Amino acid sequence: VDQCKLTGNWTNDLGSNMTIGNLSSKGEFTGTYHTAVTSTTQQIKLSPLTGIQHNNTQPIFGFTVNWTFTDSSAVFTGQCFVDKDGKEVLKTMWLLRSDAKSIKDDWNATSVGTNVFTRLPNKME
Ligand code: B9F
Repeated sequence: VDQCKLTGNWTNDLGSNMTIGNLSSKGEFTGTYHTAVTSTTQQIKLSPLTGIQHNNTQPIFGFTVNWTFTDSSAVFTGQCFVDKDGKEVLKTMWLLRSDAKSIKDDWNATSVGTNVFTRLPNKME
């Protein structure tokens, strides 16, 4: 079965979209992330991601997104599953790091959450 490949276009429960490119022989990948949500007044911009996965049938992976429109990064880790309807789903947790002005402000600079991604259908051309 050619399923649970990370390569392709994904959308999550917030409406954010990401594209993951081809994997290297070591499981490394790069891609782009377009978040649907932000809590800044900065205009959202497409941001790069880089990550690595284990090469098994329901792969475990991790990646970092470097937000280009704000001083912040997010790391995601998760696993690809084939659900009961045969659809691929990425179950992830993330940590979002914001810029703390000093070490005293470090304590609340990281937030945590979950996202569920499903594959976007390929656009026929
Ligand atoms: O709103 C975030 C942000 C970073 C520094 C100021 C604003 C940037 C966008 C993060 C998008 C998150 C969600 N999108 C998604 O698809 S990443 C995890 C979620 N999944 C204020 C200070 C730190 C955070 C908010 Fe900020």
